[in-house]
Amino acid sequence: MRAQRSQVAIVGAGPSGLLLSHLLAAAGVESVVLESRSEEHVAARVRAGILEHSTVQLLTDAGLAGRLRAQGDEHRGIHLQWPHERHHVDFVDLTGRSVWVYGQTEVQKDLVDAARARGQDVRHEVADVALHDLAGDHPHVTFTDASGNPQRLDVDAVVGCDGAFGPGRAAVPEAVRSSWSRTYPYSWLGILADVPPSTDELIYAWHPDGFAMHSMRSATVSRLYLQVPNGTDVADWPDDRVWDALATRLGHGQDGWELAPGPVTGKSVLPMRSYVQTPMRHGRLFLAGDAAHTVPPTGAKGLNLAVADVALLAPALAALLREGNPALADAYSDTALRRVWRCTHFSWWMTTMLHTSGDPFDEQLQLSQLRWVATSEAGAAGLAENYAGLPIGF
Ligand code: RFL
Ligand code: PHB
Repeated sequence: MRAQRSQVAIVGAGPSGLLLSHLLAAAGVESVVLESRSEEHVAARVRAGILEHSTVQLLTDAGLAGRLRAQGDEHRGIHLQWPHERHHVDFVDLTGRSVWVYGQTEVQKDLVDAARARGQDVRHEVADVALHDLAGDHPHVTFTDASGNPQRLDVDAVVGCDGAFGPGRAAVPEAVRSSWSRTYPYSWLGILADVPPSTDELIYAWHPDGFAMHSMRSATVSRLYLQVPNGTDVADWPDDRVWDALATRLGHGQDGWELAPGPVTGKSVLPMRSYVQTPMRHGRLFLAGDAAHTVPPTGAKGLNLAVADVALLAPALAALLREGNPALADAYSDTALRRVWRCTHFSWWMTTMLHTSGDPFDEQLQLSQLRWVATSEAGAAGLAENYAGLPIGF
């Protein structure tokens, strides 16, 4: 087995792992990133689409926002809708903050380019990643490299940026960890379509048939979602059925608004879950992003929360490893969890306000809540503050 050394082992080359390696490098801390999938696979995953204000700020400060600012689309707010009514919630008027439409695939590309430019050590297609001696000051990671050779990496800290199914979460001993979760009785069917968006800003629509959303990736690519029952098979949703359901739920024909259909280039079903595991630090193991928490996508928080975690973690690791100062590392879990729970609540609230459950009492409460949020400045400001994002370190 070949043994190597670095200061930090980062498991996972998704947005949280690559951004952390970037911020650590800028702070003078060396890291190796270990990723089980190929670079092409990670780059092609279509996921989040909205960057909140503090995410854009952080990427700008890190020198990573050149393409984002040139090609992304800044939005003032969202449209909230239910049958016969559509209201614009203007985040800029309400909070002074905007959001940006810029796909996670693009963020990932920018992070890969930056990693390549600085010569970052990223190992793809590794297997059998196992974390050892996390309780002491000298942890190590073992893995099998892409050529099938066993490897050992000795480090000062290990960070699990390995999503909901990686080894990071499970490496916190059972006796120490707690978790909270909520599954929802519905999923999203998402499509990507080569058609200009039929809306200037995102539409979140409540409808008796179920939630629908109109999002976008660019001036020529639309991203749309439909609430569907859990266990839905995409084969039961040919393109015409998807567009018909979207037209009904998004209000095609209402006040002259029209939904333009187009060629569908991707279609998938996403289950929805809320999950939080604590603590986010155990000894020399730190968890960031989806490794510690999952939110349903309705609040557009998953990627933003991952960015907020690493924005806290990078200076904490730099202080610990460069100056021997443990204060920020000791505070990391509690500090990060304040934002995690805020976003967990907001994502749950958006989800349960907008998805139909089949219960007529729930339906009336949802419509009442939507009316209040859309028409009261206090109601709208609460949504805007959470959606456009709280400051890093909240
Ligand atoms: P990621 O992006 O899941 O990256 C984790 C990386 O770790 C790798 N990995 C391992 N590497 C080595 N060894 C192992 N044993 C490993 N096990 C896993 C994985 O291959 C992967 O590359 O987590 P990260 O970096 O924390 O980023 C979080 C975001 O990706 C996530 O919060 C969002 O994408 C969530 N999410 C969405 N968020 C939104 O705000 N809007 C959306 O529309 C939206 N759609 C989605 C989503 C997440 C999805 N997933 C995770 C199923 C759609 C999907 C399908
Ligand atoms: C997306 O564009 O994929 C998207 C946007 C907002 C959400 C969820 C997904 O709340």
